[in-house]
Amino acid sequence: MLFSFRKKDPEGHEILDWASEFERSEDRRKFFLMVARALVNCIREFALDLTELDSAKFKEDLSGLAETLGGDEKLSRLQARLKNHTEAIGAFARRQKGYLSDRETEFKDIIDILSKAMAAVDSENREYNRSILEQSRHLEEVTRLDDIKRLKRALLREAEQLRQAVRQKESRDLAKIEKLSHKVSALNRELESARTESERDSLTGICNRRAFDRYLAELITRNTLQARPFALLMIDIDNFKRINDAYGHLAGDRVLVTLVNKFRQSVRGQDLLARYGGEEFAILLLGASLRNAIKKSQQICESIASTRYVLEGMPAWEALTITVSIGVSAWCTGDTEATLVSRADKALYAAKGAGKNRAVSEKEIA
Ligand code: GH3
Ligand code: MG
Ligand code: MG
Repeated sequence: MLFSFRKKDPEGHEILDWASEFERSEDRRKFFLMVARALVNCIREFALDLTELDSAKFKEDLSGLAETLGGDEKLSRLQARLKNHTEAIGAFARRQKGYLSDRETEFKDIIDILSKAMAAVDSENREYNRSILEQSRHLEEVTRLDDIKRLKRALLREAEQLRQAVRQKESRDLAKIEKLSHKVSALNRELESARTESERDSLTGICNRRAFDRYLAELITRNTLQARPFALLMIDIDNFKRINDAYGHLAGDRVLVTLVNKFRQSVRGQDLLARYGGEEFAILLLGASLRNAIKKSQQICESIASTRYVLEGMPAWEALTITVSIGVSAWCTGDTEATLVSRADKALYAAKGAGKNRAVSEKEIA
């Protein structure tokens, strides 16, 4: 291609085309300068930016050279410039190579040191890991054996203390419960005795009117379910006022007590003897028919009347005779407390009217 500018004459001899030659020479110059500039720029770019190598100055020179190569100086002058710079470029390259070689050695040293350090760290790590591992094994063993044993012992102690606390609390509670149950029993006894007291006649010790009413009501209620015969005796002391008047109220009280003891002999089991009020008494005879009740009433009247009563300080020859009158009624279907008591009262009234010291049955007044 470079020799394509040569022309041939019609006989085939080559002839010089100077214009073309010149033109091509200028192209070659431009091409050469372009390549040279590219190389200079390339070298400049490859140069390391290092103060130790005076890189800035070197690069500045190269930039100037590249600029010159772009101008239109004579080729010979450009060649001279290039030659000068070639030495400078070579010197820079040598400096850079030396520098890199030094750095390489240093890097090698550093890498060596680092490798050794790494190895040391690695071995230290392994040592540390091993010690940690041993420690953890030891800890594990301690946890498995000693600590658990200690823990177990502590737990057992704790459990024992808990058991002891529970036992102490139990015994305290038990004592409290015993105390409370004693109190409850005492209260129950007090309640029972209060109830008994409230239903007892203070003078004679037998049941009072309240107890009589309650018991009679129970019997009547019970008989609505299953009829069981029972009879009522209403007893009134005859002429009691006279005794009080003659011997005093206290003497009268003693007579009441004495008569009550006589009445007691006529009641048994579930029978009830009560002071109905004043010098009046009532007896509930369970299982008794009217007939039986009248018989019992007559016995009472005879027993009372046949007894001689000697009051305190009273000579025997002055002994008293006391009599009672009794009205008798027996439970009938449909009876209430009031109807039963009312019939007995009427019979008593009849007994009084008939001369006292006698028993009269409800039948006799009907
Ligand atoms: P009657 O034969 O008609 O029953 O005559 P009476 O005197 O027994 O009857 P009255 O009702 O006239 O008198 C009853 C007396 O009983 C009057 C009262 O002072 C007395 N009396 C009532 N309760 C007691 C008591 O608790 N103690 C004493 N000492 N006397 C009492
Ligand atoms: Mg009376
Ligand atoms: Mg009387």
